[in-house]
Amino acid sequence: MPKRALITGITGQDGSYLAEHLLGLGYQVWGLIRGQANPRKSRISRMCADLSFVDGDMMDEGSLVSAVDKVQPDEVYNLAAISFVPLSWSQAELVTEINGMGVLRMLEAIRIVSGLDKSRTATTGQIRFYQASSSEMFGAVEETPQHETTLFHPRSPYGVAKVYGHFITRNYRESFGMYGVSGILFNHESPRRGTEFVTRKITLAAANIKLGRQDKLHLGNLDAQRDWGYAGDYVKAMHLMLQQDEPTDYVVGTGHMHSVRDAVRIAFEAVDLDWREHVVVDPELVRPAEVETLCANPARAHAELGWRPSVDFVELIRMMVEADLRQATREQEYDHLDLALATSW
Ligand code: NDP
Ligand code: GDR
Repeated sequence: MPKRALITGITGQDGSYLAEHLLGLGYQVWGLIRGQANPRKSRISRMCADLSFVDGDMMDEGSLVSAVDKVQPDEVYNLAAISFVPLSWSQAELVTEINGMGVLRMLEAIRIVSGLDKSRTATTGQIRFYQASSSEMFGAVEETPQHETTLFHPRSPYGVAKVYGHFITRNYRESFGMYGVSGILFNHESPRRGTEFVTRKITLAAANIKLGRQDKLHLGNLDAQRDWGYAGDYVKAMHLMLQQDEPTDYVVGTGHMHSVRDAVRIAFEAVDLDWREHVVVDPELVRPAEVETLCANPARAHAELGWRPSVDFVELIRMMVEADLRQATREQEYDHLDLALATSW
């Protein structure tokens, strides 16, 4: 029998890579879809023809119980979240509901469907649960690099909600014997990254400026440093975490840090432009409480999962610029076509 996986956050960056990876391993994969006409459903359907869908929303416990009951998964990957950190200051309550309470709702759905209670703590035959924890939980870092037991000091409502999700997953493991693990993943990017995140904002701007479709790029803190990796590598770590004999949490990152300024320089070099002529620092884009540096110590993931990243930072930024150049060129061709049609009427 093929294994069955349920992925929340299927329409997001990681959901698409994870679905492709699991389908490639022979899994039957269901994606949780919210909303009556989610515009991103058709895009993920085109990418993964063999994917199935089930309705549900992290805000609605009943829908999660129904989804888990219908799919009867071996593995649940909880990737759903409002993932853009600045939104968590303007919509703090909603972010806490989805990113924090949403985790509890899914754990409860799994507990109810698998009939787990305090007296039944055997870990056999259970649904395995992956929680998308984040390096944002380390925030104002207490030590560098950060590992699984580094103290958390989150700096945004997003980070605080993720800490709740992290500990409630651990609590269900300790209370009910549930196989639940959290992957503390550092920033990971790809051509599928949302354009609001800094790397994609930069690579898309570099492509558009190269083609004369944009002139300036407005950015916030150029000195912020992150440990950036490739999303396609990181979803493999998620899967590996659920294949271990004992459930435990893992830090996943490259172990190397770069600044936003480095990302800008590499992206603009890739299109033969001088970034200093185009980048404008905009104080409006600086966060109320910034996370200045984050760097992973992925030693446990190396030793126990045998996981290693395959794409380095320079390759990642260049890969994203190339993809954005292709996309921007296509859009420019459509713009010309539209103009030609409009003037021929
Ligand atoms: P994206 O922002 O690309 O995707 C977020 C997903 O969450 C979307 O599919 C969205 O679906 C879904 N979602 C949002 N709200 C709800 C809701 N109420 N009910 C159901 N689904 C919902 O994020 P990523 O793919 O980049 O990240 C995946 C997870 O990993 C997130 O939890 C993120 O916080 C975490 N993470 C990400 C890192 C990164 O660098 N990418 C690093 C560390 C952690 P919809 O189409 O309905 O909006
Ligand atoms: P982050 O990613 O907040 O780390 O969260 P993001 O790319 O948004 O920011 C990274 C750093 O770049 C600085 N920055 C800017 N950021 C954005 N978005 N736009 C700008 O114009 C800009 N200028 C400078 C930021 O201040 C920050 O320091 C991501 C998300 O995927 C989370 O969901 C995930 O949990 C963490 O990574 C790990």
